[in-house]
Amino acid sequence: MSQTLTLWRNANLATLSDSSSWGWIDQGALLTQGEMLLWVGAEADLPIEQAPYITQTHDLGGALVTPGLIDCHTHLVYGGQRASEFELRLQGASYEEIARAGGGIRSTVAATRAATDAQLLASARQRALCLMREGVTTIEIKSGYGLSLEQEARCLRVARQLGSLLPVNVQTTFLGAHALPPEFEGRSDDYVDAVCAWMPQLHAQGLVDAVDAFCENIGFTPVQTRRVFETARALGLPVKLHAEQLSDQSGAALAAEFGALSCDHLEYLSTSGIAAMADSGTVAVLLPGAYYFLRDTHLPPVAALRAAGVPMAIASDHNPGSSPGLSLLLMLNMACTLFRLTPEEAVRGVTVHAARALGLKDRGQLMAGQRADFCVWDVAHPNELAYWFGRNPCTRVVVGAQEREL
Ligand code: DI6
Ligand code: FE
Repeated sequence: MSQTLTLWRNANLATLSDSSSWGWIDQGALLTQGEMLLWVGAEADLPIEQAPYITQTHDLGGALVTPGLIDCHTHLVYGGQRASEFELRLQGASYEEIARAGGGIRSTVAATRAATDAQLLASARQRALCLMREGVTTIEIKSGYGLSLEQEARCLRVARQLGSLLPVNVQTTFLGAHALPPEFEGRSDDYVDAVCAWMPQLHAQGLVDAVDAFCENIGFTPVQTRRVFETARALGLPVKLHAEQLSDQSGAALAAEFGALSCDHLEYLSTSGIAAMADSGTVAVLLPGAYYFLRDTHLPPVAALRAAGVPMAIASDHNPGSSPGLSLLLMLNMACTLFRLTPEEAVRGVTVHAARALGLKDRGQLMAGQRADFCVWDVAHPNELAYWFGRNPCTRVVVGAQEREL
């Protein structure tokens, strides 16, 4: 069998491929073939029979290597920004008040519709580059600021374009049920009908990897969310949900009933919601950036999620209203300081558990059979990834076994 292999040697590996102690391998090495990892282990154990096929060797200088980071919840494609809404909130207006007054998501919908394709692509590209410089190799991108068939398709196409223009993997999520567009004012059930009618068309264009909804007082009801999920299920599309962010709508239990990949936010998650997620194997995606930026004080039930064995992921939730941050490393720090995750839980939250939140089995850990997506860090120990903030210790990023230059 002819094969050419690349050896990446002289590294300390946080593989995260077992359930404790970071999956640590001292003086490790990785063998890649094509885009995949063929072998991962201690350099001393390198399989001798593979040695003749190694055509290229990289010395990583004894540095720390982790899996590539995965940002499993972003709203990266949109027009405009909402800094003046931030000022209003600082003067005492709440996120919900602004939304009910027609601002909030709706103001971004207007700015998105007014933007050209080139403007949407250029702004989203800059944002993706910020995430990528810190080691992000897979980004989930939601629609939800177009809110018509054409505009949602346009935003999802821009997301797909980013994945082909940049050395990063993009997963798209259709979030038509994000807010009620002005042309459907007072007709939210009709709008949900429309979202359900658009879904097969967007799916047929190859634009949808998963389906999401905003189940909330200022979003859509559980009954409406169920209709969105039923349509997704009929198309064989996995679902996820913005659940229990501002109030308890029992959204998590509903999502769990549909075998959701993830429930996200979860500040107001109930005990029964936790049990439902544990039963269905649904990932809890925690979003400390939104909690921080909305100056929320109602913590997600992290200790109870941990006790129930619900896997926890961490994401940026990058969006112009509730989380304009573009640093996944800062989210690791906030997940620890604000939500009391351990540094190891936080790092698992942007690797192995983030992969699971996207239904991706081929990434998130360093082991044979996974994609060769990994980061080299200028720190001695992986707990430092959650410790520093405002510093970027990422020195090299490899995506599909190709070193990327940004
Ligand atoms: N929850 C959020 O935090 C974002 N969307 C959602 O459903 C916020 C979106 C925005 O304010 O633009
Ligand atoms: Fe979100």
